[in-house]
Amino acid sequence: MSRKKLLITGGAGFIGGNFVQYIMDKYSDYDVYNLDLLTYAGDLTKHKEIAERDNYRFIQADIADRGAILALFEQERFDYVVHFAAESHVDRSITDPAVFVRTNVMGTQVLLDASRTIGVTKFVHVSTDEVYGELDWDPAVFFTEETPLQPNSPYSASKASSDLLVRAYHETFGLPMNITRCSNNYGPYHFPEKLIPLTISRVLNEQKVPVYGDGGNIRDWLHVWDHCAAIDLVLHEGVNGEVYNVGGHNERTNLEVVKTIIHTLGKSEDLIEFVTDRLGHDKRYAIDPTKLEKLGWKPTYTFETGIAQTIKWYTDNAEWWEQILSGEYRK
Ligand code: NAD
Ligand code: TDX
Repeated sequence: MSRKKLLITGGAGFIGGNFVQYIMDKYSDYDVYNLDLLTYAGDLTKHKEIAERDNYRFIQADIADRGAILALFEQERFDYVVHFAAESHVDRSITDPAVFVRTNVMGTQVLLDASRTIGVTKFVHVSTDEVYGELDWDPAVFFTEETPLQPNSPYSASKASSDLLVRAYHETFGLPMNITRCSNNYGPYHFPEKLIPLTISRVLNEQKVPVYGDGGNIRDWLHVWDHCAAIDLVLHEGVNGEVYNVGGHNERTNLEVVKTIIHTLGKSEDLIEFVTDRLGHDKRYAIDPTKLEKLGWKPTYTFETGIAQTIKWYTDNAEWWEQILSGEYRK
């Protein structure tokens, strides 16, 4: 089989970084290009070993830089694009929405233009269940691929906008694509601003853990390696033009998540501090993954096995998140 060129955007981030590792470990016939701007969320220390391999190249670039991106695509003529690069943190989108529109909407549009110009074989757009808005508490109701898009935060609105652009480029220009919408990820190399890594690092440091509101909001947790396997499957087997939801039926309240981490680490619940709620805080997310399961995907982690693995990873790899918290990684 001839070698293929795979562009991964946002590969210095949490999920993209795990996906770069996953793909490079699984396939030897891909030349992998990791394109990332290295914002505050980007960190290359996780790829020290990969960086030495002949079939890996890192490119520091802004996906919204039209000239640079079009020139790169013309030069390299990628076969596949898997698009993770984004501003990803809901709280930051509430304090500074503009960069979310620039990167998530305009940046995606630049990548779509570049992809259709050279005629890529497949563009996989990694999106989020947050584009569907929020669910009520009824445990029998889930997000399906047919749920209307009703984003509530500037972050999810920017992701929904990018989803619609991907759809439109498929309908108008025939761009081969898939959109994946997954639930909350967790696992190794998760930036410690997000609930799970923030809680683990704070509990290990015996610091207070801020729980928004009453901690009753529900998220549906997915281990990042199960997410990587899902994207791999969609990239290779996904039906052109289709959307796939990704989730493993692991709904927990935020308070349950925080207490599980505290108990596993043998610390006191006194570390919990209830703080002012997030503006527009979505109540509940829960995914129906039937369509992806029919394609052949099955998660390997339950929340119990996944959170145990993740707590152990953060305990064993404290130097990784300590360099993030200290700012050392920016050097
Ligand atoms: P992350 O914030 O950890 O990483 C994002 C990466 O994108 C960083 O390396 C950053 O440097 C890079 N980036 C940001 N702006 C850029 C730009 N203009 N040009 C090039 N690179 C840029 O995010 P993540 O949690 O790994 O999420 C990856 C994708 O998955 C995002 O599209 C996000 O919306 C989606 N998603 C994440 C979750 C989750 O739970 N983390 C759930 C569903 C969907
Ligand atoms: O300190 C905190 N305290 C707290 O109670 C933080 C950071 C969060 N929370 C709550 C808010 C949410 O209900 O925990 C829940 C999870 O929060 P985040 O980790 O910020 O994730 P969320 O807002 O659900 O969004 C995540 O999942 C969907 C990712 O950041 C998005 O990129 C993805 O699309």
